[in-house]
Amino acid sequence: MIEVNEMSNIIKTHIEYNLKTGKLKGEEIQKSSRRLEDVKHIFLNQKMVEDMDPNTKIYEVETYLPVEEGKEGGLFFGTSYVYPGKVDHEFFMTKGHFHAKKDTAEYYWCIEGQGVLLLMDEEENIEAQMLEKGSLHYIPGCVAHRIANTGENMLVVGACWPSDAGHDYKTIEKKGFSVSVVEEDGEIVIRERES
Ligand code: S6P
Ligand code: ZN
Repeated sequence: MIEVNEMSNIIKTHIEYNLKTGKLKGEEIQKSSRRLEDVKHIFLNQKMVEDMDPNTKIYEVETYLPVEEGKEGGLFFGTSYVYPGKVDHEFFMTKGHFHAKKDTAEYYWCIEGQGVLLLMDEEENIEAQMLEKGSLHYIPGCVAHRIANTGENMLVVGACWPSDAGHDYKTIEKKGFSVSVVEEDGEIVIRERES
């Protein structure tokens, strides 16, 4: 292998991205986790939620935010890990959101696991895309996005989005997604929500 001359101005970046696992490493990486108690309202069967351990892990996110949130022209990068599991028939999933600056897009790609990416526009039209290792997903602006883990192992999904996109969780909290990802007779089904 050709060695890098120490006097050259080639620098090593201080962020590592594990291409196999999606894991981000480095001092600037931020981590957050969501347990059942943090996201309990997203699930249909609230009675079942009450019977479950509120500390049940639902998902974790690692993010690399190299510029200030809200700055135009920058990009953010992240890895989301959704645990396998269900509340009643409904698979564990993320809260889901529109972007606060509505017309901003995002890329998702599936690193590990199996799942469904739910996309919902402002008229509540739904598209469900299959997440499987190597799948790439372009999420257009003005489209809410949520991922659900339909497999038995961790679902790992990478993301890249504009630094001025922000997050609008309120619209989803109020209206919800118009469909759920559920298991029915051993099959993965996209079901209209009644409430
Ligand atoms: C950010 C991007 C992801 C999600 C993450 C968690 O725009 O879409 O990093 O933040 O998957 O989902 P949520 O809905 O809780 O933000
Ligand atoms: Zn987003």
